[in-house]
Amino acid sequence: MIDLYTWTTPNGRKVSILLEELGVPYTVHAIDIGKDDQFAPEFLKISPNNKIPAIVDRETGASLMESGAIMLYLAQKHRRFLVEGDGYWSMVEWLMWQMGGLGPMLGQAHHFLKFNKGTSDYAEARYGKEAQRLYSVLNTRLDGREYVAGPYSIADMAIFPWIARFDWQEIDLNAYPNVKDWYLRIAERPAVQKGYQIPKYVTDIPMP
Ligand SMILES: N[C@@H](CCC(=O)N[C@@H](CS)C(=O)NCC(=O)O)C(=O)O
Repeated sequence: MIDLYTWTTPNGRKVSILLEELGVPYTVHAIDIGKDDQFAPEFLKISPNNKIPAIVDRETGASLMESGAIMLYLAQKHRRFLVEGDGYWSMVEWLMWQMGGLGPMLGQAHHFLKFNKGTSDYAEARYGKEAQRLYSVLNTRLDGREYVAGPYSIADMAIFPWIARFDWQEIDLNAYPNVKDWYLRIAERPAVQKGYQIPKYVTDIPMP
């Protein structure tokens, strides 16, 4: 049994989508980051960086923060949704691209374009442009590919919930047809639809 500490955000949804894809039992603990639950001393013991998601695996005793590390742990434990052979490192490469680039930059785009519109023209231009650049990179990568690193893997699951906020990023998905096709392909998976609504329903998966 896995204890999942999460909230209704892209980083949280990555892990609930993977758990649903794996079909393993898990208990959800909602950490409302709007109410500062992430700073509670009990949660900080599991996630010292005061961020969701985090997991505790009751079977092995493993306690992990950082969504990329959690995804690698769960996929390796269950030997699923990892790309085999040479493609393994492409999968890691695109997972790291999401963790180090796509997530942090789109997070800034949400901050300036959605939640603090009008406070900084410079930041809006900077992160708006960076969002477009990242979508172009993904669009090029998906040219002639169904998924980012061969078969559907944790790299796709990590990227998907960030793309689901294309509207917040002022991105027209129609301008990135390979990303749009990939997005629609993943959005129709029942496990993705279920995992997207953890820890609670906010909206349906946005459609372009
Ligand atoms: N690199 C971390 C980032 C996690 C992260 O930024 N979580 C956000 C929600 S998406 C959070 O918990 N924010 C609360 C805070 O910063 O106080 C990961 O991928 O797990």
